[in-house]
Amino acid sequence: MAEPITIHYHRDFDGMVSAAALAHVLREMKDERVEWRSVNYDQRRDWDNFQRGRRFAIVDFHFHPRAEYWFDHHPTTFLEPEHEELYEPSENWLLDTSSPSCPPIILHHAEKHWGYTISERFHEMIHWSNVIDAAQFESVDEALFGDDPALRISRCLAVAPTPDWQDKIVRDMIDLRLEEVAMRPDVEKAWTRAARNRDKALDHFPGTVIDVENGVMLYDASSNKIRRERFAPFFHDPDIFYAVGVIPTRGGFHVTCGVNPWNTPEGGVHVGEIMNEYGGGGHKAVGGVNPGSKDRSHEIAEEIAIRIRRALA
Ligand SMILES: [Mn+2]
Repeated sequence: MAEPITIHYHRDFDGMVSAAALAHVLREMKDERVEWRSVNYDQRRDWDNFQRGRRFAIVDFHFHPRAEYWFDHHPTTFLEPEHEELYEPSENWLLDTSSPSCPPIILHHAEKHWGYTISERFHEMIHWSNVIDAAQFESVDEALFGDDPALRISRCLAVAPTPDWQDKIVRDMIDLRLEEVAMRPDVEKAWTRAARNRDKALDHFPGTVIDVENGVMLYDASSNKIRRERFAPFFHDPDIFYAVGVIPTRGGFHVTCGVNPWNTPEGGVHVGEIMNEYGGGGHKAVGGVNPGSKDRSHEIAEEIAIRIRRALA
């Protein structure tokens, strides 16, 4: 019997669904023995030697030339120019940067190439993967307070009780509906904690706002006592077009900027290109930069706010 194949996946909701979907399909259609383990950004450092001598697949994460199966939707997937040259869409590899999340790439590929029929259960997971990964929430209230099983599971990931917790959730996602996964007692417990953190973050946010002008909010959440909630600026002030702020990260201070997904201005600016000028990057709608020092971060955040205010004026 062949050695089992291990699926390495990005530790977020759509990455976990990707792992579950590929595990299910490989088991059903290819008679594989499948294992799975999440992969983190630190493992990119020695990427060439990743899992050398082992059988593996990668989903929702960087391309690897030795991956037996690889599916991704991130435009930044190739760590080396040579990798991009090695890549060609095939029976076992596919990149689709136009896909809002990774699971539909895998499941539609399995349908087309491996004769798989997508079940109702996986259609539901595709829907929520797209909503969560591409922030296609109907409203800021849904993004913050939505309690659909998928949204509960996704929010729980921020307070995962152990490093291998994601692997346990993936195991259940392979065979169960999201509703059943969300009923696990450890998910319910983590959800309660995560919801409490969200409420604290929303309470703290107004105190971080420096000013709002021309539809652009500037805020300073650099204190590590402040809990962060990605959509707090748009909950606090639904009329703004953009929010620019300073936040702490493990690697120093970070300037983050994003458009209001529920109040997007006509035209607007390309946030990623602006961030690029400061050594950062991103997409049109959202981007960031790590200037290192706190002072420099504040300077850059203010400069960017002024630039966007002028552009919108
Ligand atoms: Mn992902």
